[in-house]
Amino acid sequence: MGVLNVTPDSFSDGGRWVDPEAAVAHGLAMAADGADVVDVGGESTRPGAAEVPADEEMRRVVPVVAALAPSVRVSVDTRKPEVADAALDAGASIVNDVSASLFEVAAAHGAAWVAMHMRGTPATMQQQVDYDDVVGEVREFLVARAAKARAAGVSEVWIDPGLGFAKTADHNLSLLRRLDELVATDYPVLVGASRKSFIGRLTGEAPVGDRLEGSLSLAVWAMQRGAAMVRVHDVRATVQAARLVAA
Ligand code: HH2
Repeated sequence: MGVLNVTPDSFSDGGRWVDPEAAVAHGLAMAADGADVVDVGGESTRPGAAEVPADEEMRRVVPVVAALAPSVRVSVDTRKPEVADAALDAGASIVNDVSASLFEVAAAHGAAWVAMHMRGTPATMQQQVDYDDVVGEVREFLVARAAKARAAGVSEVWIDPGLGFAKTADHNLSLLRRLDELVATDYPVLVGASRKSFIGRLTGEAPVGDRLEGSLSLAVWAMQRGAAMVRVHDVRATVQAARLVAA
C-alpha cells in the first residue's frame, strides 16, 4: 500500500502532493513501482494535527481518487463518513479507517474496511498511552470491531495495530515483536511503520527524510511475521524487499 497524502501538513511528505496533478502522477508512479493499493488521504493524523473540515477534505481527495481508480486499487484514509462515502462513489474500494468506526459506510458500498487501533484523536492520542498489555488490548479491540463489521456485512475486513497512534516507541516494538498474535486472529493484518518517529528515536534521531533503511527493516520484519500488507512511502524499495521475502 503506497501512501499518497494530499495534505499541506503530513509529517513526512506534507505539501508535496497538494496539487491534484502531481498527486495523481505520484499515485500512478507508485502503482507502476508495484503498489497493489494507493492510499489517498486528505487529513494528516500526525500527533497534534488539527482537524480538516469535511468539505475541504473531500475537495482534496475525491478528484485524485477518481483519477486513480481506473488504474489501481484505491483506499481512502479518512475518519469522516461523508468523505469515505464520496471517495467510494468516486471509485475507491477500501476505507482505511484510523478511527475504526466507519464500517457501515464500507458495508453500504460493498467495500473493504481497515480497522486501525487508536485512542482518542490525533490531537489527544499521545496523552493516552497507559496499557497493562498493549498487544492484548489492541488485539481485543480490533477483533471486536472486525466482528461488528462482519456482522454489518463487510466481507473484506483488515486489522492494523496503529503504530504511533496512542503508542510509545516501546509499545510499537511490542506490537511488532508479537505481531503473530494479531496474525493468529485470521483477519489480514496491515502494518504502517514507514518513516514514523520511533524509527528516528531508536536510530539516533534520524530525520524523517532519512528513515528508509529503518522503514524497510520493519516492513520486512512485519511481512515475515505474517503481515498481509504494509503501508509505505517508499514503494519501489519495499516491493523489492517484499519479492525477496516472498521468494
Ligand atoms: N499511519 C498514518 C496514517 N494512516 N493508516 C493505517 N491503516 N495505518 C497506519 O499506520 C497509518 C494510517 C500516518 O502516516 P502518514 O499518512 O504518512 O502521515 P500523516 O498522518 O501525517 O498524513
